[in-house]
Amino acid sequence: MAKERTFVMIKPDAVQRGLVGEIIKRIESAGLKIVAMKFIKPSLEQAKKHYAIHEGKSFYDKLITFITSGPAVPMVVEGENAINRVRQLMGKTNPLDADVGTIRADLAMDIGRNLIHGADSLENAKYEIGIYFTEEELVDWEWILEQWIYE
Ligand code: DAT
Ligand code: MG
Repeated sequence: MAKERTFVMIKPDAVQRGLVGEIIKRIESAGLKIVAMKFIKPSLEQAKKHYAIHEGKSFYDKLITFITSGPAVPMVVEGENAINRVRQLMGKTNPLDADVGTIRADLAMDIGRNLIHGADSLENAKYEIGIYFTEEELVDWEWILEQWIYE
């Protein structure tokens, strides 16, 4: 296993519901290191790039409307196996199928309002980071707590 960077976005429903802090808390508490974060209203161009793989699917138009509907919090987080680690914290796409203890199971009810996005591969993580962040916006910092997270 190796240190990876993944792309995460706290979606507009989570912002509207006041769950940004709760979700960031779960990510931080899991031991993941935040490398970048911003508060933006995703543009149509960003949303289309982000969800290009879903173009043509039945839910695509609604997904684009939803993701551009209000502010969201895109983030880059780092850690051992970060891509799978975040997916584990998120839970399954449909909150009703997600395991209790995950963000989606504990805090959401509907597949179209599932609070959080997390990249599903290294390749997609790199692609998605590039949509929302420039290289200069990724912060290089020493996290002194890391010695208490990893042996
Ligand atoms: P995930 O977000 O778990 O990676 P995905 O990449 O398959 O899921 O889909 C992206 C988003 O699109 C998902 O978070 C919610 C929405 N979506 C997926 N499948 C859907 C469906 N069958 N009906 C409505 N929305 C759906
Ligand atoms: Mg996905």
